Amino acid sequence: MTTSTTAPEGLDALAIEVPSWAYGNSGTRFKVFGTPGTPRTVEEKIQDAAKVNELTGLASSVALHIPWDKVEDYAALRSHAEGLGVKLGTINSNTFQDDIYKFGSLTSSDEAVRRRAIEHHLECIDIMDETGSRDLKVWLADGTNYPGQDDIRARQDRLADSLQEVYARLGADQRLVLEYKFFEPAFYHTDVPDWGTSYAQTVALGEKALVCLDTGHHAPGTNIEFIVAQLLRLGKLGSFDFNSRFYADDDLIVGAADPFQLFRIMVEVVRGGGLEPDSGVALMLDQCHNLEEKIPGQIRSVLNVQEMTARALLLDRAALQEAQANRDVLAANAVFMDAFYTDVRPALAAWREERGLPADPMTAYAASGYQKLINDTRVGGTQAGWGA
Ligand code: PSV
Ligand code: MN
Ligand code: MN
Repeated sequence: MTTSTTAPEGLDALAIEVPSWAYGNSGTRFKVFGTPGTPRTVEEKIQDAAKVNELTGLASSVALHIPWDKVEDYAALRSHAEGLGVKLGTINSNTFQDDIYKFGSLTSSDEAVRRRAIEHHLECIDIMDETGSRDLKVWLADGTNYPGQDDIRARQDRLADSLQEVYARLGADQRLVLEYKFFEPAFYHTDVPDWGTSYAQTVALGEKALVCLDTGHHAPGTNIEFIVAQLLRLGKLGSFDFNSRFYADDDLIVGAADPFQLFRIMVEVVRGGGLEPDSGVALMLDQCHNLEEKIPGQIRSVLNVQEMTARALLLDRAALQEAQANRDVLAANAVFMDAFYTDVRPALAAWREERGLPADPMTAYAASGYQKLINDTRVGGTQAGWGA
């Protein structure tokens, strides 16, 4: 393996948004584990997120989930975050935990239910006005379990209608990102199952509507980097939810299950200009830490993204293009693999030290005493929402 001692150009542009729910207790549908030190309030979740940023220099914004992170005073929450050196980021809507949404939310054939779901999204935009957030992220649990259960085409029409009303309320600098997922919690059909559906719905809305790609939301074997390339080509890639999956929507640490896939995705992000400051592509984590400690889990995650981004930036594009032009399959593949097999860890440690950050954020966190402090002072932390 070759080693690189200087960080590649372009790495400074990398920013990864962390989710507030990663800091809360979570689990599976079998069990939610309580862990010491878990935040009791949204302010404490933000404090933990700020710790991740302080040690890595990579995570300057925190995504919120409404109503999990509902507060009385969002302006005060914003100052709290800014005082800790982070911004409030994407607002995630939530129409998947209330009884009324059992048969759908923005797609519901019950007009009163659909109205409630629309109003919820409008309220999320009101919150964005106060938090200064740019993006409203919509992931819907809508779908059916049995063939014939509902008219799947009419549900698309109602979805388009509902989204149109939400979209119309966006401010000039605000955006809507529509996330797709191929299954679960509905199993027969899901109303936004794939990038094509999300693309079709967002194209119909307009320029401020884009696709959110969650890496865990594809069937096994899907070529995710192809979807990335295609959406960038079409100017419709709004954001990523990064995580790892082995079987389903596992929400494990990004880059843990398949670092090579993360590398291939970042190669396409770089290729498509997605790392450039005005690209409008937001990189976020969407993870839960069930077994491992949450703050180091998040630190590991942003470092994994940085590591694979650095390797992607090292790709010798000129050599690759030449090999491709010569139809030299093996040479092209060798250039690609050389970048993947480059050890960038010494270069990244140096990059951190140059910026006054700890060379090894994981060790620095363990030595910081922060975990003991929160374990001792926080009692009765909250659940992220899953399994509630
Ligand atoms: C459910 O699949 C989900 O994990 C989606 O990925 C959302 O982004 C996330 O929940 C938070 O709402
Ligand atoms: Mn997601
Ligand atoms: Mn998910």
